[in-house]
This record gives sequence, structure tokens and C-alpha cells, in this order.
Amino acid sequence: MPNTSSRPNSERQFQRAQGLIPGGVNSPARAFGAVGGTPVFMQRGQGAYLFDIDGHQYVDYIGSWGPHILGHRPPAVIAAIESALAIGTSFGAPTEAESQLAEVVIDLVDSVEKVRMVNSGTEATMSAIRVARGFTGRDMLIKFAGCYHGHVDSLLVNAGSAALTLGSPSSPGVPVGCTSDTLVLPYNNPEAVQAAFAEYADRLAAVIMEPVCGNMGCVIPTDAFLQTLRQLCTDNGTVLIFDEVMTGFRVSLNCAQQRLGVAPDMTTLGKIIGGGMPVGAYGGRADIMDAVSPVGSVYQAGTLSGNPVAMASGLATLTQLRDSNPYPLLEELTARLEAGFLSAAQQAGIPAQTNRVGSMLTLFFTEQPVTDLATATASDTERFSRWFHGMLDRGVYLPCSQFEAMFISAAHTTDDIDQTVAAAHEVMGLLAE
Ligand code: KE4
Repeated sequence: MPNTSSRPNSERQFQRAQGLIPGGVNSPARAFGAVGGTPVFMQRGQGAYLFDIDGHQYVDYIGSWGPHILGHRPPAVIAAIESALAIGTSFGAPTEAESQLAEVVIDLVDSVEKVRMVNSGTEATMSAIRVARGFTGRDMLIKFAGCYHGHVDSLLVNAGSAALTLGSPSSPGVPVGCTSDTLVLPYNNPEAVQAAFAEYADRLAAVIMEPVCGNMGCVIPTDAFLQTLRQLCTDNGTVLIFDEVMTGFRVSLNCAQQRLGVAPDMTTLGKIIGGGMPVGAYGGRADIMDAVSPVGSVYQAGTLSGNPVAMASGLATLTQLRDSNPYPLLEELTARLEAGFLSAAQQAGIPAQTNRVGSMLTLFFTEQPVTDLATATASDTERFSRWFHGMLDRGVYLPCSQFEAMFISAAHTTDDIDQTVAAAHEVMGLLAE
């Protein structure tokens, strides 16, 4: 079992970074805030592995928070990026590459008839909401507690004090007016959705949700929840937005919507669509998407949207996923890991639950099934922190929060899984002490 616990260079670089960048990181998720300790500074990635600046190797179960479903530096993706670089980086003019990626997205995501490229998942969800509001002429939104859709003002919102009271900002800097049209409901609660539509139907522009949630840890929707949402949105002309930034091309080549059998009106994408380069996208029914400038009057724009290098990376990624179909392997490897974690917890007498869809997996330290934010936050986060560091010190790089999903890639091997499970048995034994 490797011992990666000594990381003096990461300590030094984190000290330096904290004087230059807020918290020393360019995204809070990387700051180890939920687990304590010093973030690991990485030197490079290759296949299923990350290598830190202290010379340690880790089996990577974050994959840059989702994009690297093929592992780090898949040859075809790197070759495509290098070819694109040979002819330039960005022109601020249309290129064929944008149409090529759009064609693949429209081919793979049945509910998407037109699509607009942006540069991040946040841009995708922010734009989709604006389009839904412009298309319907309505202002109100429904989101669900525990779902995260990027740092969009109208979605950085706490649930109202009572079930059907409108939300309040969850971050300083978000004016009350930005969230006063947002209703926050419990996930997997069809009755709450029915009550909200009974109260606000003709004011609701959109419902936005993670079709499989990854941001309270992995939480799986019930069929009743999904069917209720779909029917009420259809009956009331409310736009159903599936935020597939995490699940898109992850839980199936055709996204969560195909796996769940529910077609949204709009879909947002990110992460895998860029293959590690900055790409987001939003798309959906043509009548809705034609509301977007310059066809319609809903404004959205971006200097680097659809830049050829990012398009090449995304196109090579989706092409390889379509041609190689790694999904059966991903199911098998992730199921093996899930079984190994549960077995290790059981042998150590540690209460644990797992939720898994495809190669998205979360191990919760709790006795009860996790079906929404309330049951997720009942997990033992102190025990999770010890689990995280115990695994990290044994060369296993897990998401640094109980409320994230871990990801397996097509580059992982059965050996990687079995070594991870062996480390899990050691750490669970320590947790039981
Ligand atoms: P980005 O703006 O980070 O590309 O995407 C925002 C976003 C939108 N929708 C969903 C379902 C998401 O999961 C995300 C971003 N996910 C987080 C991790 N849970 C990214 C990690 C980070 O913020 O650094």
C-alpha cells in the first residue's frame, strides 16, 4: 500500500497560492474545506492516475469533477487538440467545428433539436433559465434543495421559511430580487411539486433539476417524482430543464434522460462535452431555442464560445464514447467498487449506504437510505473526513466532500478497483477504532 502522506511541496505551493488567489484555489470545491488539510497540488494526469508535485501517484476518482470519463490524456483527444492548435486558437468567427460538435450533441440527445455552445456549466444553466423566462414571458423558477447548477445568482438560494415561500439568497452579493422568484422544493417529493404548481402554475417559467443528483452526493430520482414534474410542466407550459452538466454522457451515451425515460424541454451540458476543455452548452426544443439572439430576442453571447480547440476536444471525446461504448465496462468497474466499499464497511461494522448510477457513485456514512438533502446531511461528515484522508494517504484520490459524487473512467482497471478496495478495508478498520 503506497504512503502518500508526506506532501511538503503541496504545503509550500498552497502557502504561496493563498497570498495570490482567494483561498489559494480557483474553485472552492478544491480547497479541502469540508475535510480539512492541504489541497494536493497536481503535476500531471495520465489515464486513471494523477501525479502530485511531491512525486506521489493516486488513483483518480474525481476526473476533474467529471470531464475525464476516458481518463486523463486519451490519445485521440490530445491528438485532436494538437491538430486544432496547429491552425489557431480562437477566431471570433463561425467555424465548421462548432457545427460538427452540435451535430453530435443533437444526434446523441434526443430532446435537443438546437444547441448553443458556451464556456461552462454555469453559463449553460444561467442562459437556459433566461431563455425559458423569455420564451414563456414568466419569471418564477423551481429548483430543488441539494441540487447545484453553478454560481447563477437566481439559483444561489435557500429554501423559504415555509414550504411554498420564495427563496432568499444563499450567498452575500446576490440581491434579494434575484432569488425572490425562485422556489426551492425538496427533491423526490411529488406532493411538494403538486402544491407549488397549484399555487403558482401560471407564473412558473421553468423547473430546473439534476435528473440524477450529484451535488448532495449521488441521489437517484423516483419515477413518481420525474413523472409528476414532466406532466405538470407539460400541462402548464412550464419549461422542464434537465441540468445534465454532470450526468450528460456520463450515466449513458444519451445522457440521464434516455436512461430515465423522461424527455425534458431543455438540457444543459458541461464537463464531458468539453473533454477537459472549457465547454458548456444549452439546447432543447427548436421553438424554445429560436427565442435566442440573433433569431429571437433573448440575449446571450460569449467571446470564446465554440472556440475550435475546445470544440475539437469535445468532438473527439464524444466520438470516442460513441465508437467505443465504454458504458458496460464503466458499470462493471463501478459496481465492483461499490460492492467492495460496502463489504469493507460491513466488515468493520461501520454504517454506510451507497447510491450509484452508472459510473457516478457516493458512499454515505449513514444508516438510512439517502433520497434527498435531509437524509444526505444526516451522514457523519466527521467520519467522512477521516475516510477521505485515510484513502488519500494510501494513494486514492476521492472527492473532498461527502456531498459530491465520485467518477470512474474507462481508463480504470480491475486492479485499480481492487487496490482501492484493499485500501478501503484498511481505512474502515481504522474508522471503527
Ligand atoms: P461549471 O460552471 O463548474 O462548469 O458547472 C456548474 C455545474 C452545473 N450543474 C451541475 C449539475 C454541476 O455539478 C456543476 C458543477 N459541479 C461542481 C462539482 N459538483 C464543479 C466543481 C467546482 O465547482 O469546482
